[in-house]
Amino acid sequence: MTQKEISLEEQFQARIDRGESIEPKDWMPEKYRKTHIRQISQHAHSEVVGMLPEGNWITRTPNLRRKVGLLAKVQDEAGHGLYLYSAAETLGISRDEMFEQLHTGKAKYSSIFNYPTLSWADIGTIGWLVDGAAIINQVMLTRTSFGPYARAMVRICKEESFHQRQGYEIMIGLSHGTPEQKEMAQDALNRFWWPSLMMFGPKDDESPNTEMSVKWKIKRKTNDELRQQFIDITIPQAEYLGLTVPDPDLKWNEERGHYDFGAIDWDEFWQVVKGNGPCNKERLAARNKAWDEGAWVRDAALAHAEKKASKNVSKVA
Ligand code: BYC
Repeated sequence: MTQKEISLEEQFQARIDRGESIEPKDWMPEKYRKTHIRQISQHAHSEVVGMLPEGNWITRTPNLRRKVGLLAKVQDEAGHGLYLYSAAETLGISRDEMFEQLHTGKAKYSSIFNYPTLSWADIGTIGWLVDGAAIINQVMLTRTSFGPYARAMVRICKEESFHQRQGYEIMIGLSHGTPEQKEMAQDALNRFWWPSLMMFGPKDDESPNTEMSVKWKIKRKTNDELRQQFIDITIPQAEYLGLTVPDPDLKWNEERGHYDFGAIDWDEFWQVVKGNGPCNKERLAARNKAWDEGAWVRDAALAHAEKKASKNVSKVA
C-alpha cells in the first residue's frame, strides 16, 4: 500500500469514527466496497428468495383477510429486494451480475429460506420469528455507515414491523384456537426455532467478517449480541402464546440478565449455507425458472426504453 493510500484510509476511518455517512462517490477502501456489495446483495437475494416459501401459501390462506395480508407482505419483500439491489448498484456492480451470482449458486442468501413451509402455521411463525429476527438485525443497519444502505433500511424496517405483527397475530389465533390449531402452531415453532437463531450468522469467534464490519460501523452489534437480544425478546412472546420453545436448556439467568440457551447445531447451519439444506436446490430452480420465463418482459421493457431514448435524441437534434 502506498503512503497516499494509508493516509486516505486513516481519513476514511476518521470519518467513520465521527459517525459520518459514506456516499457512493466518496473515496473508500476496496475492501469496504466489496464487503458492502457482498452483504447488500446477499440481503437482496434473501428478500427475493424469501418470497418463495411465503408465496407457497398465497393460494391456500384460510380466508380473504389473510390472503390480502400475505399478498402485501410478499410484494413488500420484492420491494425490499429492489431497494437493496439499487443500493448495491451504486458501488459499481450491475444488477445482471448480482442475478448471475444468485442463479449460479455463487451468492449466498439467508439460510432460513431453505426450509419448507409445510403448514399455514409456518406462515405465522415466519412472520413472528423470521421477520422478528430480521428486525433485530436490521434496525442497527438503519445507522450503518454506507448512506444508500442505511436509507433503504429505514423503509424496510418499517415494513418488517408490519410483517412481524401479521405473523404474531396469526400465531395468537392458532395458539388460542382449537387443540389441532395449537398443535400446528407448536409444530411450526419446533421446526423454525433453531433455524431462526442461525439467521444471525456464526458465533462471534467463528465469524470472519464481524471484526472489520464493527470497525467500519457496518455492523453495530455482533452476531452473538443480536442473537441473545432476539431470544430475550421472543421468549415472553412464546409464553403469551402458551407455546413451548424447543430448548430444554433455556433458562433465565438472573446474574447475566439474559436467557441461557442450548447449543446450536452449527453443522446443520453450514450444510444449509453450503447448498445442502432441505430446499436449496428447489429455491435456485424456482429463481432460475422465473428469470428465464421473464426474459420477454425484460426484452420488451428494454426495447421500449431504447425507443424512447432514440426519440429524445432525435428531438434534441
Ligand atoms: N445464511 O462473518 P459472518 C430477510 C455467511 S432477513 C447464509 O458472520 P457477516 C427477510 C456470511 O454471508 C435475512 N449465510 O458474515 C426476512 C459469510 O459468508 P461470506 C437477510 C450466512 O456478513 C423476512 C459467512 O457466513 N438479512 O431478508 O458479517 C422475510 C460468515 O459469516 C448466514 C440480511 O442479510 C445465514 N444466516 O454477517 C423476508 C441482513 N449467516 O460471504 C426476507 C444483513 C452468515 O463471507 N446481513 N452467513 O462467504 C447481515 O447482517 C450479515 O450479513 C449477517 C452475516 C449477520 C447475515
